[in-house]
Amino acid sequence: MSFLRLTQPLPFRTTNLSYRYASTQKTPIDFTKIEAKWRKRWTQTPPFRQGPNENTIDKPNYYVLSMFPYPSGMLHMGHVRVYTISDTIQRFRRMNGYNVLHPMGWDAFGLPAENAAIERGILPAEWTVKNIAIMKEQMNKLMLDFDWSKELATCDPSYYRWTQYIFLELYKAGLAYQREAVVNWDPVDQTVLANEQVDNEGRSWRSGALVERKKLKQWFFKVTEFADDLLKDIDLLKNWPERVKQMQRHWIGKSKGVEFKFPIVSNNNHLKVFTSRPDTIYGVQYLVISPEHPLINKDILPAEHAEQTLSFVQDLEKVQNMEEAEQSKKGVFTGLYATHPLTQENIPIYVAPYVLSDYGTGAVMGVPAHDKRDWDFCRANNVVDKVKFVVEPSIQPVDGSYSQDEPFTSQGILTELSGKYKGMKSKEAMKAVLKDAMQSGFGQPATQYRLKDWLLSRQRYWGAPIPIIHCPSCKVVPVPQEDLPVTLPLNVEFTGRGTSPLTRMEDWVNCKCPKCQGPAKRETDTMDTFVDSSWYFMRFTDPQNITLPFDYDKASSRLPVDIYIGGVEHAILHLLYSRFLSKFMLKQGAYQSTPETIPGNGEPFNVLLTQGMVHGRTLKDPETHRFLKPEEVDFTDMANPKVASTGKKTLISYEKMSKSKYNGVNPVDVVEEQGVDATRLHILYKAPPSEVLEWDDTSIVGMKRWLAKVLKLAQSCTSTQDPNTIPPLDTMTEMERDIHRTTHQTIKQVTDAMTNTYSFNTAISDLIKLSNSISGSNVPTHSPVYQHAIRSLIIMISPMAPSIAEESWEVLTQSTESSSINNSVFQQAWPKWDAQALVKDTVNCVIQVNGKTRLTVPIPAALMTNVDKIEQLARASPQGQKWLGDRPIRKSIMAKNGALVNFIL
Ligand code: ANZ
Ligand code: ZN
Repeated sequence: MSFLRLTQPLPFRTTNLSYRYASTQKTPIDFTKIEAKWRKRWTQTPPFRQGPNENTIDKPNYYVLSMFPYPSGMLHMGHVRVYTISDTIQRFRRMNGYNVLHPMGWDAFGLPAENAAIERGILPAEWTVKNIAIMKEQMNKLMLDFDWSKELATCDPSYYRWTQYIFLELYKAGLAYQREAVVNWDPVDQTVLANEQVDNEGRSWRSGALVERKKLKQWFFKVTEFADDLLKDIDLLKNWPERVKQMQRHWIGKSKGVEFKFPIVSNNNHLKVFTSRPDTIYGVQYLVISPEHPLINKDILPAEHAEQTLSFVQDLEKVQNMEEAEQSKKGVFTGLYATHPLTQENIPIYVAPYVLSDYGTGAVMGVPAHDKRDWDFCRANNVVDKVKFVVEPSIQPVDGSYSQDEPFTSQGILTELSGKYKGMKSKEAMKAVLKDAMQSGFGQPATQYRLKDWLLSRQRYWGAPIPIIHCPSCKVVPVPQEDLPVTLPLNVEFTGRGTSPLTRMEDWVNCKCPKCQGPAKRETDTMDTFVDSSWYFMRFTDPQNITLPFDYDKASSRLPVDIYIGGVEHAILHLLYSRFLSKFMLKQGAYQSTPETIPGNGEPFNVLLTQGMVHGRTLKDPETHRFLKPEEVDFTDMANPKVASTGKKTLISYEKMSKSKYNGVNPVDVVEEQGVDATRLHILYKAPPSEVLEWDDTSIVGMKRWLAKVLKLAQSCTSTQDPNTIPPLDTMTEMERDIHRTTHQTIKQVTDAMTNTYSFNTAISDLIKLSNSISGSNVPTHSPVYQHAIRSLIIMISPMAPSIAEESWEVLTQSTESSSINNSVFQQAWPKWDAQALVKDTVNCVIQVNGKTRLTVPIPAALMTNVDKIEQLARASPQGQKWLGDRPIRKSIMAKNGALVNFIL
């Protein structure tokens, strides 16, 4: 499909134009005026919330959700894309008789509000409320039909009260706990930094100081408790992109292996290690523990090594970039030895940061011959003289590429260094080693997950306070449910330095212990904003509930979300945490999963649509490759911009929008300039939802032309006949049948796009083709078939281009139907397609004359074997005139069931 057709003059029928638009052929359509008109009317009488469609009894439920935004105060193109998609889907569903939930809210806690407070002295609450108002206004500009009666903001006490409630439920279930963990510490400002506040060089965004690692007591949710369910249930998500499912699987990272116990020589402890390669047990030449391992203790370490080991570990804590440390192969000998359970040799125990404290047992068996990291470590620290290769390739490469100058990390055959396992294949040996280890008691099967528990506490102000009280005698005491919410004090001072402002609010921090009534202190950590956003889709089912997070029946009837639309950047954490909390709430009996969707497993999202990014047109100087500011560019020829100073053509690429590239597009400007409908169509047309959308203002004009054409088609329709009286197929003229078939085909395709594939781009191009067919056909405008085609076209456009569709509908029906709100295009039933109408009723019959193919004639399917009729039709066509004329036919030979006829003259 190209826009070429749209740039041609529109073949509409001037004679049939309604008087009101008689002059629009010359003057362009005033989209702004039409939009304003409908915006006003819909505000007075919202088409979806009035009239018969609002009768929700007996209607199936449908829950369309787009990821709610952070209220930054500025809608960007990515938002516009995702909300246009969800609005289109929800309008389509309503017109198909669903009781739709399409809510919107605000992911309103988080760092930027605090930064604004520090930089501009505006209170986070005030800043957030302001931004919400601005963005809501912008959403309305885009004609996004959200159900604002369901609006919520996560920073509102009426919402975070229930976030706190859920925290306490998790706490009671043993799924929220506290332990020490490392945070980013700014030594100058004496404050904890979020990861986003640390730049690539490991420096604080504010003070510029090198960030240190500091251990603090932190709150965690035990997501790992659900690891198996979270992994296994991915298989049930039939309507999720494969890529996202793979990312989830990988994040959970299930690994099966063996846990071995190595007795420590100088005491009666054991060191446990987790390995995925028990077949390499004979290759173990040392052990390595993580810097956080409990063996790192001056009472355990041999005196002559304690000091060196402890200072090595302490130095690591100062390392700014832990990833770098993990990559480095630094390590020291702890002075401890363990006994190899099979060879009884004494092997040294090292400590090194490449061993992670939170994976497996926080200790590894060092097999330098068969593990790259172990090999590197062994080399770097001169751990052994000779590396023991205990596995070799099952087929020795002839080119001798198997050398012992590098580790052999694949599975293979065990060598003679492997004792009784010599000659076994790795797989076999793994089983045999495990069996023996279990018998002798030095090993057992183990499963590990890469997934970690969720560190949710933040040393920040602008978040939901963790509802916990610390009492000197009762220790950790949950805030009683009836005392929720623990509200955030609003009038705080922000300096950006020192501990979180909450810790300085004496009146707030000091409280009574709910258990012993003694003096106690509130927890000053707040929750990660991911907590707020992992349950908001449940709250939307019942956002005003003041006794529970949501009502059992309401949630059960709405969950899971039928379709969830959002950015792929949330493919891991947000979705994983939402799955976790949704499963948890189901286990708590807070709602019931409907069996016909995703049975009984608490999966929150049925269909997941991950939309691609919107890239901006980026102009660079061809010589210097410098990004060009708009004022440095000569746009006389929009498609071929030139560098103003040199006159050379700029380089054009499409890149992620960013201030430094001068390629950002403000959706509000676009809408004001181009109109809402054209902008929405353009977004949907330029790329399938999951792909990158290359934003280019210059092609919106094609959509405007098309919308003008649709409106003119509506004006061309003058019939006062009942549009529902479509004549039977066999009484239609051929032209009518053609249009009728195209209409039904389009209905079928567009319906499929809106229901299954979400390929709005192809839906729009199908609709453009339909409008071209209608305008190009000669079916009389009073024909019910013509009317039906135009009505269907307008109804199908309406979810994507609401105001022009509504305007066209009004034009179309003003003579026949009362102008009540029921006459809104959104109150119309979605057109249905009829299999009968799709059948192609003419066949192109190939005509040969004296054995040579000369022409084809369309023959009604019913006449396929009627040679006389075919001859008659052939002679009537211009080509037939030329080749057959009036000459008599001696013999007719029919082939291919009448699809080919050879006339012998
Ligand atoms: C010995 C060995 C020999 C290993 C060999 C691998 C290859 P996956 O598969 O991802 O689960 N490992 C175990 N705990 C670790 C920790 N806390 N920090 C860093 N590495 C750790 O990885 C399991 C493998 O990762 C384990 O198997 C262990 O190295 C290492 F030829 O043990 B292996
Ligand atoms: Zn107490």
